[in-house]
Amino acid sequence: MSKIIITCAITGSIHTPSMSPYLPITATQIAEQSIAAAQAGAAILHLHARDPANGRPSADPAHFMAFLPQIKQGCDAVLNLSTGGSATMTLDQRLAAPKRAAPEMCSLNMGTMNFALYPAAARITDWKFDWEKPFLEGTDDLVFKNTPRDMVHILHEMGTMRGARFEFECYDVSHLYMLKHFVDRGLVQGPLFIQFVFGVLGGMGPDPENLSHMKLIADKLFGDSYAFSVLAAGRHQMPLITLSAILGGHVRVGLEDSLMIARGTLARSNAEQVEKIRGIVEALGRSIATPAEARQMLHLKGAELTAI
Ligand code: KMH
Ligand code: ZN
Repeated sequence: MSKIIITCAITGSIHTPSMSPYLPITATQIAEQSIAAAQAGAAILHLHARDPANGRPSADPAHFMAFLPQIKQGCDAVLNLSTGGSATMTLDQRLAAPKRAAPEMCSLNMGTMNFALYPAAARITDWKFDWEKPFLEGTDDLVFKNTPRDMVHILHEMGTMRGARFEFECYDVSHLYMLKHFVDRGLVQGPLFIQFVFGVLGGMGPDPENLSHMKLIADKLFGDSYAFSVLAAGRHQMPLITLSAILGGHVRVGLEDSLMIARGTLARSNAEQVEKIRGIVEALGRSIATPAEARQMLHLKGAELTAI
């Protein structure tokens, strides 16, 4: 059995500062939590930026460049930049920082969809910042736009022009067929790294049967030219990623996906979640991949060829 890659998604653009005091916001917080997550065993760090003044998701390259060099100096992990950003951003905004940084990896969301965060707003009573409530509530009428043209643009700008490879975010079985379409057009080459995403309202639910089905169809479409990883939102995070490890997949943790470490207990850091899944992986008799092993498995260009 090959080694398991732990990706840690440090802050994302889903959770807001009122939900957890441990959610990293400033460049220093994002850098410190990223380096600690890498030291705990994360081979890949999936990164978004926030405005340090109020924690709002930010697409500003300056906000990214305030922490990317610090992280690169502090650890050897693969830096993976989101091209999804937030559904409130335009595609040009979403691509500004990835184009500037030319990272080894970036995300690619495989379809237009709903991305409904509004149920979370109903659970919050004390808001830290004015932007949070309308940001979450507005997702009842927001489209996360990822048309074929958008995806081809990202493949060209990040893959062809900058040598990045992709974390293909698939929230539904339909997204696997879209990915296969790009493989058939020669726009995407293996080895593919497909992230199966569970528990986003608008995507597939966190049922184990969905994971079996995603694997079945991906096996059929991509054979041995792909690897899968799993992320699951909220309390489904650890159970679903454990199942991924059992089924031969990789795992993603991080405060982007869940703020909790156990039922009713907030995670105090990203590293805490990395340590937990590392313990589970090792208890299953498996070992985790180093950043160098992840680079080899995913055919990455190397940190020296980025603009970070
Ligand atoms: N937020 C996750 C559900 C992206 O950044 O491109 C998926 C994600 C998307 O990480
Ligand atoms: Zn993300």
